[in-house]
Amino acid sequence: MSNAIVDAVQKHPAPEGLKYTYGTAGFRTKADVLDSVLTRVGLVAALRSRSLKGKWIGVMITASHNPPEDNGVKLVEPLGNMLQEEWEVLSTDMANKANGDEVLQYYNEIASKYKIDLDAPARVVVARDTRASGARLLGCVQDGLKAAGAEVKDYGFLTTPQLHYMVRCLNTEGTKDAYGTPTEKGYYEKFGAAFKTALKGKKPQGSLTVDCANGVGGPKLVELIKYLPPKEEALEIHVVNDNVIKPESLNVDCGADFVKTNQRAPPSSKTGPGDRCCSLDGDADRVVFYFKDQSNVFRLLDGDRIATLVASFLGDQVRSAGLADSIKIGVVQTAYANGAATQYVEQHLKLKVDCTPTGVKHLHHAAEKLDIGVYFEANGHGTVIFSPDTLDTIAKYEPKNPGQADALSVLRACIDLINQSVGDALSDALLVEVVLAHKSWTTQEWLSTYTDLPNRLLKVLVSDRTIFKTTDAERRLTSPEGLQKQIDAEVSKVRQGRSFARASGTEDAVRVYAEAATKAEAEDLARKVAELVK
Ligand code: 16G
Ligand code: ZN
Repeated sequence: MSNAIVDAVQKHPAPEGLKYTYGTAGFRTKADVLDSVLTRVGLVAALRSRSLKGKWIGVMITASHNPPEDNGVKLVEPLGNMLQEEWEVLSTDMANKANGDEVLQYYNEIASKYKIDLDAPARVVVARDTRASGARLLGCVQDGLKAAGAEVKDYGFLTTPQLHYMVRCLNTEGTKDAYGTPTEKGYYEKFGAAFKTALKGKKPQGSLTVDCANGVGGPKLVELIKYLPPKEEALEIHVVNDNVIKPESLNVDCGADFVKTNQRAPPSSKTGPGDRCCSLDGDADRVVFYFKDQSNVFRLLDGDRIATLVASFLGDQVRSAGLADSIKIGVVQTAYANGAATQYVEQHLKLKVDCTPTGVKHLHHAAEKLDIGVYFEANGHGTVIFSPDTLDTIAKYEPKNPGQADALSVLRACIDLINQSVGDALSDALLVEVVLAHKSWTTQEWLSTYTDLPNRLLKVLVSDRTIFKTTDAERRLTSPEGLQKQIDAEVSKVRQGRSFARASGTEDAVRVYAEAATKAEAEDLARKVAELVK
């Protein structure tokens, strides 16, 4: 095995002078400098699997919402969670080893440090999005996996959440926690059936237009539609921007990130006032909704809105089922959540709100501590997780009347409809449709639940972003010294002001967020804080 590892690494030499980091989204950069990283990630994945006695580990090759020439890779833990932080550090170190001998030495060091039996089975699942560089990078991972003697399942093209689903299914097959059949068909059947049951005969109003960012979500949604109830009985879906034949169009002028960042519909959009739309990102783990109102003004329904909608609906079902005393719902947000959304959850829905640093793993961990944890980033990435005790309570509960029985069956179907392993744009979009159908709400009614505070997000280029250190879920700076005081002074000058600055985990920049009672005040505050940060 030793020679094989050295050979595989030498086959994909590392470019000189580059430093790689396993960040919030795994390794992510220009695709043409990733070959060496992918081979080493293959080795780490094999080690991680062996350290867990041969449990399946996932490797997803994607750069999500980033431009077509980028790519990336991330590892998935056995239940579909993000990689453990300790292993992120090991991955970073491994990615930066210079040559075959150093890599082999480090491989053996990890094995001895974690008492990993190198003869134990290693099982790894791989998949990729539709980027042109994906096939080459897959080859690089395969070389690493083969050298480490891992058993490999290659699922070809999948959305990121589908890969997470496969990993969880493979590791729970045949146990009491079995999550589903580990095939694409199994995924569509599970979510399709749950959608039908959760609707309970209610028909969503109008149709839904889904912008797939010209990414892998397009063909997968087309496939999923075949497993949904016929459009005459349930939901009519129009799929747009699903051109994966032209990978250079991925995320270009379309997709969830474009819509959220620019606060407008993709220029190609042909929908009229009131038409319900949503956009996925390039690997279909984010979704945002939107529509044009009667005055043709663009209206965004982002992750905050999905969280409030879903939390209120699940709260209603839990109450109607007679379970309010035994099951508590909580919402997890980041500092980017609009202040009005936080206030709506706390004061109107009367639910607890937790705030965590940016990045799905932080929200996921916080949500795991709740009976029902609804977590969404404002950018549209999120899901709902049910604790094992809650699942048990819901499974065993005997309804006392037909009203309770109805609510209980909807609740059970929602558990199946929501991808428990990770935020899943396809599953989230169907969930939103179920809630709107049950409430008989248009997007306008959804929007009117509360009014967002005007806000502004700025990207500030600085010479060294590592000096920006935060506390309190990234809401306050501890370094550079004195800066937070200056920000506080600016915030106090505007009505309903809030602002924070944090170093980006994915770009070489500092992000500044500001909100206030009026658009002018929010923009002014953002500009002033950006000036302070510079
Ligand atoms: C990554 C995160 C996303 C987060 C974003 C923030 C995952 C899977 N993805 O894309 O959740 O919102 O980074 O980027 O964790 P930033 O640090 O550049 O603001
Ligand atoms: Zn994504």
